[in-house]
Amino acid sequence: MQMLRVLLVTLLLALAACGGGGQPATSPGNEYGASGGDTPESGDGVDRSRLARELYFYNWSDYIDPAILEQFEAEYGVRVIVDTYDSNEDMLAKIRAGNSGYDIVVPTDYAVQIMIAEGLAAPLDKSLLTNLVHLDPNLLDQYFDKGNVYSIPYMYGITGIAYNTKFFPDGIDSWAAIFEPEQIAEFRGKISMLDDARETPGAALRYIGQSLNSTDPAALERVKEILLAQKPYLAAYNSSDVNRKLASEEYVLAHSWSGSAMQARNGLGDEFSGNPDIAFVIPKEGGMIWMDNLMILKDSPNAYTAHVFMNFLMRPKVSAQNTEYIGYLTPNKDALDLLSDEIKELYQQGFAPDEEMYKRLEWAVRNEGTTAFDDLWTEIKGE
Ligand code: SPD
Repeated sequence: MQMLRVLLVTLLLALAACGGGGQPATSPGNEYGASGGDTPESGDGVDRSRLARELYFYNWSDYIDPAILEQFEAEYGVRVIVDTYDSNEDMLAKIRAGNSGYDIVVPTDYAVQIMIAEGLAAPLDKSLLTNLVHLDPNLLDQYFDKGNVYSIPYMYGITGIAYNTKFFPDGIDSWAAIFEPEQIAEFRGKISMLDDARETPGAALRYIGQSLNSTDPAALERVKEILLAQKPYLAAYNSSDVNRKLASEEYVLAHSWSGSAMQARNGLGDEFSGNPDIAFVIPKEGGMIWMDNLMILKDSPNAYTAHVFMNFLMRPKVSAQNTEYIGYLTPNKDALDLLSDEIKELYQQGFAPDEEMYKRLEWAVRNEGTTAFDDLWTEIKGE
């Protein structure tokens, strides 16, 4: 896929840039904005008289450095109140009910499509998003929001297996390590799978050689058998604190997002310490690649302030700081050189894709058939 090749080039450039120099204050313009606008002082084009006192940000858990919120408040006098969720489906349920009070949400690719189709998002005012010039143009204009009318990329990542190398000294190369009862029996109660209607059936689909978007009834029946056979050995379906439980060794094996595994490995600020024995792999059968995006809700009470906050998050220094903290992959091309050698080294150890890995990554898409995953997931969890 063209996009995968482009992502790879972006990342390889980042990894090649160890010790790279400083950033220009502004970048050349493109169709998304005329200048870099990366200046913190007044004179930055922000009309402070239009700013709200508070902004309501509905984000995935452990998905922003809290220091960034403090920096935004110090500069603009706006307090950002964060509520968290752990699945697109939970977020969508809350938003669909209406009057959520939230200004900004962070849907993943396929969930952006759903939100646009259901009229839940406000169109963006690009004139307020001058820092769009810092995003990799190859990561804009994606299938789920052509022209970025409603959304801009926040972070992207991959989904595979996180494991503790003390318990798996030979490494892991197949989903069999987490799905086959005879292989997981000795780790019973120390294993988790993501609590996610697309991720967990998707992993089982890849294990049996199918696309993670397949809704073929026979394939889904086999997926159901695999997941039900695995379920007695799991501590939980968990998308909320896999990072902490891997770090503390309550789990030794987990279906995990790359950044969550990175947090288990490196720790998360003042929240918890890292565990150097945590490794991450995309199994040979393949895994998911995805992108989370910032979107302003149609009924956002503070749309102007929301734009100012989004523009702040796109400053290269802010994006680099955030990426260092949460361990995912930034779409901000001008942030890449600002990343530490430590995170680049871990990217090379498998926490980010290389050329070979890209070939076995796949995006989740939404179509008329994919509601089958919600039904399947309800069945699996209810059994
Ligand atoms: N803790 C933050 C996790 C963000 C994961 N979002 C992507 C989900 C892809 N299915």
